[in-house]
Amino acid sequence: MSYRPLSEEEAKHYALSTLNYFSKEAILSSHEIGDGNLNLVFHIQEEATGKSVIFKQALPYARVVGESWPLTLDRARIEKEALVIQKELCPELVPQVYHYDSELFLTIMEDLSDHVIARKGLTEGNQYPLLATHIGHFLAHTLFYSSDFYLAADLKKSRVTQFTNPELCKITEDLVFTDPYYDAPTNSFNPLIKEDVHYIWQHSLLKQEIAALKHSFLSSAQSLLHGDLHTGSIFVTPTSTKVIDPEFAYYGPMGFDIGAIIANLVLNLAAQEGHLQEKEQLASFQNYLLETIDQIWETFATQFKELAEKETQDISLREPGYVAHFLAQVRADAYGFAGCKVLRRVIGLAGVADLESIADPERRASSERLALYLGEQLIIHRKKWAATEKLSEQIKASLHPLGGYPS
Ligand code: SR1
Ligand code: MG
Repeated sequence: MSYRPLSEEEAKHYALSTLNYFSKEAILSSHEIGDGNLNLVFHIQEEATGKSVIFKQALPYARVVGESWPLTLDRARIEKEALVIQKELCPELVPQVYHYDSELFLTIMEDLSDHVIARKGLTEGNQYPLLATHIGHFLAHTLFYSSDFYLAADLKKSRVTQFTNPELCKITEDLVFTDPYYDAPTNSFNPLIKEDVHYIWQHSLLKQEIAALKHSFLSSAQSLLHGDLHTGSIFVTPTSTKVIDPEFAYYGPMGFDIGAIIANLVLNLAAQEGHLQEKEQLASFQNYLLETIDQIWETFATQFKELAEKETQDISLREPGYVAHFLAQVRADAYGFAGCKVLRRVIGLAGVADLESIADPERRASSERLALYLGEQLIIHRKKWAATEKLSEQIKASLHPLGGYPS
C-alpha cells in the first residue's frame, strides 16, 4: 500500500489482513488516541480476548502545527531502528516492535495501556520508586554500548550515518537552543511572565553558555541518543518503566538525554508549587523528585563506569582515570542541557502539561518563574554543580535565599 494516513477503519483492516497477531475472524475496535505533537497513534483491541496493539504512523507534517510544517516520514524508520537497538540493550525497559511497514511509515508495537505516561502520573502527585534506577540503567546501557567506548570505530561511524536525522535535529536546534532566547514567532508564554522572559533575552552571559551547549548538540557524536527523553516519552507503573518514542534519535552528546529527564523532573518540581496546596505534601513530593534526579545520575554513572571497566574495547579509552574525567564532562553537559530544556518548555513552542494544567494564571506564573530561575542556574553553574556530590543540594541551596524552600 502506498503512503497515506490511515483512518481508524483502515488501521483495523490492516491489523486483520497483514498482522499475524489477531485471528482472521477477530472483532476489533480501533481508536485514534494520539495526543503528541507529531504522529497518528491507534489503539486496536479485540475485546473478546483482551489482545491489543498500538499502531504509530508518521504524518508528513508536524501534527501540533499542521500541514504548514512539513516533516520527513523517515523519522518512523529512525524510531523503529532505535527501538530495536534499545530493546536489545534494555529488554525490560522498551516496548516490543511487532511489525514495521516501510511504505506506510507505520510501526506496530506492544500496547502499554496498563502503564501511565510519567508526566501525567507525576503531575497527579504519584511516586514511582523504580523510575530512577530504571532510567539510570537505560541511559548507561544505551549510551555506553552505542559509543566509541564499545563499538569499533568503523561500525560506530556507519551507525552515525544510519541515524542521521537532520529534520528532527533542526526542530531541537530551533525549539531548544535558538527560539526561546529571542522574540521568535514560535514562542508562546504566559503574558504574566513577560518581564522574566525579557530578562532571559537580555542575559548575554547565559546566551553565550547556551551557544556552547547548542554547538555541542550540533557537533558532538558521542552516542546514539533517544533524543527526546522527557517524561512524556516514558510509561510507568510502580514496578515497570518503558521508554517510548525515539523518533528524535541521532548521534549526539550523552548529556543531552540525561539532561532531558532531569529537566522534566525540575519542571514538575516547579509545577507542583501550583498544584499541591498543602505545605508538607509539597515539600515531600519535591524531595521525592530531587531524590529521583540524584538517583538517576548515580545509577547512570555507577553502571557506565562498571561497563567501561569491563567492556571498553578501545585501548586508548581504557587509560586509567579517563572514564572519570569523561563522566565529569558529561555531568556538566547534562545540567546545561537540562537548563535549556527547562527554559524552552516555559518560553517556547510545545509547553508541558505539568505547568499548563495549573488553572490559575498567577499561580502558574509563580511556577514558571521558578522554572526559569532553575533553568538559568543549571546552565550558568553547570560546571561548578557537576563537581559537587548531589544536584538536589545545589537546587535546594540556590532556592533557599529566595525564601522558604523545603529542606
Ligand atoms: C514540533 S515538535 C515539538 C516538540 O515535541 C517533541 O516532543 C519534541 O520535544 C519537540 O521539540
Ligand atoms: Mg515524542
